[in-house]
Amino acid sequence: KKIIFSGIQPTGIPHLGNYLGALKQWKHLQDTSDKADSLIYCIVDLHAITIPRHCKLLAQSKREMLAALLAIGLDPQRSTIFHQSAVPAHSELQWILSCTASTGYLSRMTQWKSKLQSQSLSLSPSETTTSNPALRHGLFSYPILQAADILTYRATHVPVGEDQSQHLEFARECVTNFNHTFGSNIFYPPKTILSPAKRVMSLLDPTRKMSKSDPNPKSTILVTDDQQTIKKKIRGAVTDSGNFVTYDPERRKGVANLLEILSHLREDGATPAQIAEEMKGEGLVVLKKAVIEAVDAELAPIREKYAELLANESYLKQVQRLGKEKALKKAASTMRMVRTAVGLDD
Ligand code: AQP
Repeated sequence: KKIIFSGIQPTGIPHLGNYLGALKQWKHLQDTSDKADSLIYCIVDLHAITIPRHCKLLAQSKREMLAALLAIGLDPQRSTIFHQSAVPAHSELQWILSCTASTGYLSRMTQWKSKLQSQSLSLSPSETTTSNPALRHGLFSYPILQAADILTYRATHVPVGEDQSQHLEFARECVTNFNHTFGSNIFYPPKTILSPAKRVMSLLDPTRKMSKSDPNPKSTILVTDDQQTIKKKIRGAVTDSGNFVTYDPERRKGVANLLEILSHLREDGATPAQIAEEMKGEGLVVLKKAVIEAVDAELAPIREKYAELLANESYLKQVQRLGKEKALKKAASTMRMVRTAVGLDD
């Protein structure tokens, strides 16, 4: 019996990278998994506050993310869909795991290093972590909370995009540390399920991944973008000076990104190289047109459903309550074992 767990931050409307790299896979797992398997999908709001946000904006993003997950076809009866902060066990387990986690390992996380850079927080030789007030511990210990999210449900499988592989490696390290320290075998190492769309790149800079926090909205396609917006963004996607179609991910990253997006949306499973071959002799306008059509066809039903759901406040509240109840129950059963293993029983 599999326990499948994954999370997404309510840091904005999900984009094509989140969708192809994670959410489409969540829905696929829901549609194809055995009835005995558990599916647990979490909106990780505690992760979202590692970078300070206005409380009203966070509350709104949480609602929007819930609507987006339902709009892509997640079923709240079959899957457990809930907000992380509704289940205090995540934070309790994070603390327990942090007592056996290595700070050296955490400081080597690429996402920590790149967040530092993106906020211009890189330490100069004269700066230390104690002298820079903008260096927040939550950002540093983020992977421990992520490990706690997974282990609270004793998940066996975690579907994620490639950017999260290192954090999953760390979660497995947390399992080893916990079991070794407390002489227990409550936890087993969760397996990473990498979706076929490992890394969708920014439309404006194909050397960087598409990201919700990118300040330029033209770099991302949101799952709720309308047809006109999709057209404009894809027409404006940065490619290179060659007006022909070839699949060369090393030298033609922009073109490769478009071909990869198209390949993930093709039902016949054509690879990016095969699509490039089909388009031999054509200019990039033809490729962009095909990407626009494929993206729009995939997202049209999602954006319609999303608009309906967002207007239905009482239904969203009902789904939220149901998810919370189911998650609390599952978490309580793990925490009973953890408390006994650590010696925290009343
Ligand atoms: N560009 C991407 N390509 C493929 N998969 C991606 N994911 C994110 N970006 C891409 C996958 O989406 C899931 C949810 O991600 P998240 O919201 O928890 O955090 P993130 O990876 O940090 O995503 P963003 O969009 O870059 O958010 P911000 O800007 O807020 O940090 C994960 O499974 C991730 O792999």
